[in-house]
Amino acid sequence: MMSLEQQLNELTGKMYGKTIAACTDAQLYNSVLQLTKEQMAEKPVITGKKKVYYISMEFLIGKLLSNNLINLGIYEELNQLLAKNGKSLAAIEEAEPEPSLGNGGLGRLAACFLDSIATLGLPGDGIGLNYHFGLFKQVFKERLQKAEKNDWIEDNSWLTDTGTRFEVAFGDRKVTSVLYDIDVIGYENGCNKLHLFDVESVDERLVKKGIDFDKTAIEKNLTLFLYPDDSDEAGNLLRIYQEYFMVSNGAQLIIRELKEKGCDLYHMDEYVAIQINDTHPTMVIPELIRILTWEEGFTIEDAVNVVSRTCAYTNHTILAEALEKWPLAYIEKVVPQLVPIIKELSARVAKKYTDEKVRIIDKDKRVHMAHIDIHYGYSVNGVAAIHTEILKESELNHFYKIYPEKFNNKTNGITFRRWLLSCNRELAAFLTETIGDGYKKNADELEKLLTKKDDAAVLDAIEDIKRQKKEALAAYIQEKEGITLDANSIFDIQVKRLHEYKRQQMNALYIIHKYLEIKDGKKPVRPMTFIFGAKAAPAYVIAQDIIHLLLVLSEIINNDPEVSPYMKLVMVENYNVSYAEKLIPACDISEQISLASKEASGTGNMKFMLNGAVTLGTSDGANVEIHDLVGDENIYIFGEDSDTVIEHYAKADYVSRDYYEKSPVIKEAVDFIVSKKALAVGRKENLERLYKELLNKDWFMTLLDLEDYIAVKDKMFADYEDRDKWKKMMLVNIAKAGFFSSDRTIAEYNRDIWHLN
Ligand code: 26Q
Repeated sequence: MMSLEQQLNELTGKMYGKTIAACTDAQLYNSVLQLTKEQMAEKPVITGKKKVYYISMEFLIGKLLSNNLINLGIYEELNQLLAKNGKSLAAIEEAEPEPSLGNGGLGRLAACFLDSIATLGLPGDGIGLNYHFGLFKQVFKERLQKAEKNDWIEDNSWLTDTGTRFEVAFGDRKVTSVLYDIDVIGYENGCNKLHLFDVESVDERLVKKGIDFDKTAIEKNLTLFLYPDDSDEAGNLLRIYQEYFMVSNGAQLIIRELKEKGCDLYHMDEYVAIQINDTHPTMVIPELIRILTWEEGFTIEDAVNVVSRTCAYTNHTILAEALEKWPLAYIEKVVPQLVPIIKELSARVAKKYTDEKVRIIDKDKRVHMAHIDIHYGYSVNGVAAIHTEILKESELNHFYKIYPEKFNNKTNGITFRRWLLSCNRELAAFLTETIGDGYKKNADELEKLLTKKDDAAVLDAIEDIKRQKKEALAAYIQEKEGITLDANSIFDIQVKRLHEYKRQQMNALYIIHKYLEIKDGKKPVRPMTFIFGAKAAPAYVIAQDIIHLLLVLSEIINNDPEVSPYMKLVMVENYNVSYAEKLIPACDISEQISLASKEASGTGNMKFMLNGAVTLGTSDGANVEIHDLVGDENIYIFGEDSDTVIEHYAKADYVSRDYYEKSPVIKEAVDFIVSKKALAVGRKENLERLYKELLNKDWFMTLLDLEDYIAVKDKMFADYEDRDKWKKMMLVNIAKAGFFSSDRTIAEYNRDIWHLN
């Protein structure tokens, strides 16, 4: 057997005619990539009678090198041999391009799930699309977000062309697909696959400037971008083309694999579970029914029955605007062959249930995708306890009454390989030293740390690691954003997609309030650092305005010599998975401040907790479960609860202007948005629009919770000075994070939904 070093030397010799030591970091990245792919190919494929297909429009996998090395168990060895040759693995990792095949939580969840499915040794593949440019790359110009393409596919990549080609027929054209696979290796386990479909005739040259392209040239643009601007009809149609392209390929692949295994399609549910990640892949249900009846000779009855026993649906949102309702005419245009099936499914529902709210095709001829999933799937799950309760009791109550047995909760989780072992090697090593390494396979063992709650050496070590990670982040931000941060200040971080319900604007109002206090002579005991990272959908106007406000505030604050010694504000450019891996370990205060009832779960909250940040949050999503686990003393909860919020909506009695007029503190902060100072730096149009939105609409009730938010956040900053108290809070949060391992989540999916052997 050749040593790892010999293998790598052979590869660098073959690829570049150089030794390891003589290679550039980029060359080494390519060689290590090759080495890792070869090692993964030698791992056994995970097999079993039944397999789950996790079908999703998004897999936000992030960079893969570090994780694959950890899961292969060769990270340390490689790290050392590279160091011996004068090279740094961390520097080599920087050369890896980051795929951006997802928007945020839902896509990242799919990636964590694939890691856990393989780690638990369960047979399970992902099915998705190979977007060439994925989600846009964010750049800031004149304090506004601009979108550019993220060109991530290089000659050498994790993708392997499988040679598989399928035909996909649309109403107006036929295309040929190309199947690329990415190996998914479990932690000290075998391999599954992520199947990413591409269209053979794709043409990257279609993209001229930014992310603009001809939306009608379907065979050329189908897999260029994730979620093109859906504000116009052509964008919506393209989205339906993408969805059908994915499910048609997925269905063909699943049926081919079933036939290869010699399975009886009438008993397909004994061999396959299909987990539908939000409504985006819903058309897999009518598509499978179409194939079984048209091509396999099934009666419609038999096809409907077996497909309904095979497909399960996960809901990720209660926001009405995010629930897909496509005009039947659009589906007719893109995939006319599905229309008779959808009509049949709809007719069966209409015959059985008089309640209009459970219709598939409504009176305006719109197809409610979630309704297809609920009627014709065998499981409906929410992603956190409170979210599932809201689905059962309000949003989907009409369905819950019909099918109580289908509803279940699966609280989200995160893979500890990426969100601890890889992104915080210092903390992982310290935990191993302190409580052994059993926690790596069994996350509940993190609780052993609780026995060290009064051990000063342990508490100091945790504080020390946090400090190191803050220094590392400060150095990175200095280089990337050109802003100098003080690692001695408190790092308060809010990173997530930009959305009004997540209320970045409320955090901004707090910052304005602090700024005004400092200007007024009220200086904080310790400097504060506020960090944001967020992309906004290009067509989401108010979200763009909030980004603008944050960039304006950072300009004003960071450049004011009276204020900047006490506070800094950074809006990082192009927040993505790699940036998250640097930000999360360095965080003191984790901002999880969505309007109660609106954040289905959140998963960033879990990542921060695991890395020793303390949560400042509302009673929403998984914050509720974090609160239950750590207790009142180790979390800061504020704001109205979900029942109160839901009641405000029902009664339509929230008037933001009342809060503005009642509270001088709120008034002063909101007025600052259109003050002379702000307008001197920012654009009138954006700032005025945001100001008016807050005063006249404020659909997500920012002002409702603002005073409580200010009070609780101030308390948190004060408590930070009680170092003993704070260090204990950090320890308890780490110790209690085990529940949020996606290994636990996946074990529950398997136990309750998939039943893989
Ligand atoms: C809908 C219609 C047309 C085009 C796009 C969409 C669309 C795209 C993406 C709708 C929703 C999404 C993404 C949703 C999402 O990321 N949801 C998050 O899922 C996480 C994982 O369950 C939760 O933790 C978050 O609370 C939830 O917001």
